[in-house]
Formats: sequence, structure tokens, C-alpha cells
Amino acid sequence: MNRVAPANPREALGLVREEDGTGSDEQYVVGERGAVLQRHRVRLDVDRVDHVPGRRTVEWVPSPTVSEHPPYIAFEGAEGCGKSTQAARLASSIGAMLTRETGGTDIGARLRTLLHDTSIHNLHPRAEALITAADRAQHIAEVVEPTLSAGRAVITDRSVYSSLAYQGYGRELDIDEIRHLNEWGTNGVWPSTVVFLDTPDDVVAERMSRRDLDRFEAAGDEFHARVLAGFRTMAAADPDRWITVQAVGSVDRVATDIRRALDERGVL
Ligand code: ATM
Repeated sequence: MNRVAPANPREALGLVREEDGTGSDEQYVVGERGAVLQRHRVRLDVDRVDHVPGRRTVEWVPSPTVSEHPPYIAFEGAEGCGKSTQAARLASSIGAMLTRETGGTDIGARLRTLLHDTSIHNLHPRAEALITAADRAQHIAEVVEPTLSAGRAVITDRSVYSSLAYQGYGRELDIDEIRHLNEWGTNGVWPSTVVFLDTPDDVVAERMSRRDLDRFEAAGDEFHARVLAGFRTMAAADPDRWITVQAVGSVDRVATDIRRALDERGVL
């Protein structure tokens, strides 16, 4: 660890702003990769009348969500499995950046509109794969990589593994080709942990029956069965990276199971 905050906090007082009679500024402890590991806030109360420096307070503000190797956690699963809710809950509980694929950037939001447009009937599976990979390339470059480099955890609602599941297993494109395409698109940045919310097939079907179906949801039962089987195959093949949690029961219960599994793995 490279300590850039002054050993003697008084040195920091020179940076204090005095506009409104009080001032504060922050010093940082920065890790080898440039991540801000700890904030060191310095407050100075200044006499309003004669501007003589008054009481000085140095607070160490630990940043538990910042580390040199922050986790990059993807939530994956079938539509309606509750992953968006769980991803948001976990992100807020650990102070992680919450994001999504597709649509995690402005450019991605435009690509997402295209992907979900039910008036489009002739989007070729390869074009679909390239659009999802383009969304991801922008997302990694604009959101994921800079956040991880700053030492903050990232939680994403879907990731490259959705492309393997939907475009690979679902659309039956070659899995290795989808992998290579995305290896290039992500510049090699893949989730360190995948939380797969597995759902009984009939539960997914029942949840989807209550929605207006978009282009993916309307793709048919066999397509969705292949996708789910694909997720299960990937989870079984890469148990160090994947955590499977049964998405049944209350939101609280599933959240507890996720948290316990992540703690047991030492991810958080
Ligand atoms: P969300 O509603 O979870 O954001 O997903 C929308 C659809 O996008 C989802 N379909 N269903 N049903 C899966 C699809 N999708 C892909 O096909 N490939 C991808 O790479 C991603 C990220 C999503």
C-alpha cells in the first residue's frame, strides 16, 4: 500500500477551505493500482470574525467498499427470476456500483431499444450477438473498468454470460465463437463471480405469462429451456466462479442465501 496521505494530519490543514467559517478537505490513501482505499477527512473550524483558525478535527473515514481487488459480480438467470431486485439490494448493502447489460450506458440504452423492439422480426442471430457485444464493449470501457480501477465493487444485472446463454445456447450460435467475440469486446474483463438465480421452469413461465412480452420473451418455450439449461451447464463447469442460488421463497430469504454464499466464498 502506498500511503499518500501525510503522516502528520496537520500538513493537510493547508488545504482547508475557509469560505463559510468552516472548512474541510480530503486526503487519500491510495493502493498500488491507484484505488482510493481510505479517505482522510480534515475539518477546520475558523472563527467567522477574525478568520483565526480554530478547532481542528481530523476524521479517518474508512471506506469498506473500496479495495485493491474489488469484486465484479454478475447476476444471471432467466427472465423474471428476481435478479434485478437482488442485484440492487446487494449493491446498496455493500456500496457497490449497480449497473446492467444491456443498456448500462447511453449508447447501450439505444442498442437495447433495438434489441427489444417487437416490430423487428428479421434480426439475424449473428447481428443480435454483435449488438449485445457492442453494448458490452461500451459498458466495460465506460463503466465497469473505470469503477474497478477506482477500487469500487461492481454489480451488474446480466453480463457476458447472458450472451453465452441467449445467443450461444438459446440461438444455437457456436459457444466458442461467442466467447471469443466477447473476449475481444470486453478487453478480457469478465465477472469474477456470477450469482445464478436458478428458477423452476414453471415459475418462470408463470411470471412471464403476466407480462407484455418483448422480442426475447416472445422467443418461445424451447428457446428459454435451452437458455436455462445453458446457465446450468456453465455454472456446473465453472464452480469457482459461479454461485447457484435457488430463486424460490421471499425476496428476503433469497437475499440472505446470496449473502451467505458470497460470504462463504470470501467474495465480500
Ligand atoms: P433484462 O430484462 O434482464 O435486462 O434482459 C433482457 C433480455 O436481454 C433478456 N431476455 N429475456 N427473456 C436476455 C437478453 N440478453 C441477451 O440476449 N444477450 C445478452 O448478452 C444480454 C445482456 C441480454
